[in-house]
Amino acid sequence: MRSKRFKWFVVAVTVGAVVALAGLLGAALAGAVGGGPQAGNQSPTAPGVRVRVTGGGHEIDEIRIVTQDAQFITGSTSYVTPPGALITVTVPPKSRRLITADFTAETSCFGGTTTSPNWCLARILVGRPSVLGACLGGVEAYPKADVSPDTLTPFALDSSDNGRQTQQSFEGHAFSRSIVFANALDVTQRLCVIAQVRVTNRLLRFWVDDIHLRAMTAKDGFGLP
Ligand SMILES: [Ca+2]
Ligand SMILES: [Ca+2]
Repeated sequence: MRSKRFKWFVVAVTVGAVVALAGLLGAALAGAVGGGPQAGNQSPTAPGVRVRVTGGGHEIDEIRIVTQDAQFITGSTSYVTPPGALITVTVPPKSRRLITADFTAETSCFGGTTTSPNWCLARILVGRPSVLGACLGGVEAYPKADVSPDTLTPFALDSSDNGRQTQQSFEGHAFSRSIVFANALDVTQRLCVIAQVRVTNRLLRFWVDDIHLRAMTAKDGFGLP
C-alpha cells in the first residue's frame, strides 16, 4: 500500500500542474484580448531586435504591377531607382490604406574589397508622383532598415561576399515592405511606390534584372504608422 507521504506528493504535483496550465491559458487569453503587442505599437523586444511594428488591413482594394526585363547596373553609393521600378496607387478621400509592396529581381553584387561591408542595398519608398514621372518626398516603408536606430544594418538585398563574387554570381532575390497612409483630405490622393538600390562602396557593382514590383492597397489600414 502506498504511504500517506506518497499520496500527498501526488496531490502536490497534480495541483502544481493545474496551476501552471491555468497560468499559461491566462497568458494566452491576455494576449488575445489585448494583453499582447498592439497594432501600431513600437516596442523594444529581445536584444538585436530594436523595433517591432505590426499592422494590417482588410480586403484588398488595388493591385498594381510593373515588370522590367532590361538589365540595370549601378555603382552608385546613393540610392537610385532602376528604370521602371515605380508604381502608383490611390487612397480615397477620408480613408486609410495599408500599402504593401513586394520586389523581386535577378541580381548580382560583385567587385568590392576584401573587407566588409560589401553589400548591395535596397529599400522601398512611398511618396508623391511628380508630373515628370519622379517620386518625390518618399518615406521608407517598414521595416525602415535604412533609417533604423540599429545603425550599420541597412538591408542588404545581395552581397559580394567581400569581393569573392563575380558578375556571373546571378541570384534571385526578393523583399517586401509595408506602410499605412491616412488620407485626411476630401479628394483622392495618388502615391508612388519605388524600389531603390545602392552599393556600400565605389568598387562594387549592383546588377538588377527582370524586375517584378507589385504594390497592393488594403482597406482600413491600421498600425504601421
Ligand atoms: Ca533581362
Ligand atoms: Ca551575392
